[in-house]
Amino acid sequence: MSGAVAAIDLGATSGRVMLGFVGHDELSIRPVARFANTPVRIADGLHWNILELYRNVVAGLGAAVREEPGLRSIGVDSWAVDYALMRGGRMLGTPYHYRDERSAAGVEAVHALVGPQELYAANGLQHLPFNTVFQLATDELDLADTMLLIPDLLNFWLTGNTAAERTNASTTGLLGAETREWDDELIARLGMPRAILPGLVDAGTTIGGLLPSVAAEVGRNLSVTTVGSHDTASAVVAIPSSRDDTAYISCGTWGLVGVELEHPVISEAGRAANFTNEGGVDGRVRYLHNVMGLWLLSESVRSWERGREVIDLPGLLAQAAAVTTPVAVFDADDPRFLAPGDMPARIAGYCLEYDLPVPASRAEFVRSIIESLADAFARAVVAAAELSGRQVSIVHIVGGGSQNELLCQLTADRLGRPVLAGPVEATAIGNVLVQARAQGLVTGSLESLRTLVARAFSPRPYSPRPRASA
Ligand code: ADP
Ligand code: LRH
Repeated sequence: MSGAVAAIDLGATSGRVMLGFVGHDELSIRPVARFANTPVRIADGLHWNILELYRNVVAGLGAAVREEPGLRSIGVDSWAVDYALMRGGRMLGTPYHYRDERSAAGVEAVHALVGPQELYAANGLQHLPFNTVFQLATDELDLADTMLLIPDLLNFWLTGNTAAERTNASTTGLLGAETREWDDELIARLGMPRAILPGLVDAGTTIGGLLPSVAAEVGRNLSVTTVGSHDTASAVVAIPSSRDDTAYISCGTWGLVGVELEHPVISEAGRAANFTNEGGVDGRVRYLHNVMGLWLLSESVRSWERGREVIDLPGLLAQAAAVTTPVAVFDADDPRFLAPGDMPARIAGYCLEYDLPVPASRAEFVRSIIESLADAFARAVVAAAELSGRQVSIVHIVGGGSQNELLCQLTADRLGRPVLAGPVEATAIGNVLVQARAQGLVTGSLESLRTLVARAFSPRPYSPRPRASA
């Protein structure tokens, strides 16, 4: 038996609607719609253009139904942590972007009640100043009756039903690291209203059919199924390997670097290294560290494009690959790089502060960014192995960044271990596979799903080059 499902995958850089075709021995995907995800700054801060995203999702679903009338289900994933507050089914304001600076005040407010060590012991999350718990601490929660993370919000708009999918709920900071249930004690200590948190569901749960008004727009009724609604959880489903000695880098706007575990690792060393225990599909644990990722590059390109020039990314990357002068390797995770702004100026400022050579051309800036990301990736892989006790012999890079040959090669070089690149659309593939399994189109564990991925999308190998030629 084989069939088609549609994945709605909203990344921080772009969104897409993909058709996935799955059978016992079959897996393929086809893009139906792609659209930019461009945030909007208004007087009170930086927001997601959530209505524009929703409009694109519904239009994309309409196109998917026209292409594949027998579609069995749809599933939504997106970037983590951000949310809408609701009252009586209405959205109260426009969701904030996690790069908005308001969360700094929330960090202080939360830490005044529960210190960083205690917080980590409870939720196992790395400290990111924008974790939902810190954002919520700045909000007027008394006005709301429900908090919906972005994919849960879209599921609600599509079906009228409310639920919190567990992988994404694990990024809020309010889920127990061991129990994977809302941590009532922590929530009470933080003085947050427990009642706004919806009931938790696992990936692979039927949420419901489309609301009649949505079905009319899309062209027919469809069933909505939860997937690993945290995009990184879906990406990890589609790592094309079931080997135990594998680390992964889900590389897009962020670089999520880690290993998959059966149980969380809550240790002081892990906390100090800022490693997180996020929830994976099938109860797995994504033990990983957030590296700043290709945001450094896209935000630099955005600065250069302010002069109305349109930059050809592959061309710029080719120029960066040809740079032969040594360039600065900076700490990609430095917090100065988090907020939107003039990234090349910030990189130059970092270099001056640490007495490193300031890049002299765009190609040198890009080379410096890619070298610094490869360095951060390699360090995070080594730390993931040490902290989890796993041996790592091979590293898979998936996501948009797996197309960046220079980055893949330099990561292999710095690690001294082989890197396998692709699939580019791992997140959509993971989304498709979890729906397909819920629909009975495939059966089995994550390992058997990954075997299907490896067969359908054979990754591109990069061997580490000896030091002298690297
Ligand atoms: P997200 O899911 O976070 O929106 P993606 O996984 O789509 O991100 O990856 C986006 C990144 O992929 C871009 O920032 C860009 O650096 C990289 N990318 C996209 N196309 C190419 C390409 N042709 N060559 C190299 N890198 C690319
Ligand atoms: C990647 C991602 C990442 C989160 C960040 C907010 O898109 O979901 O896993 O930490 O966005």
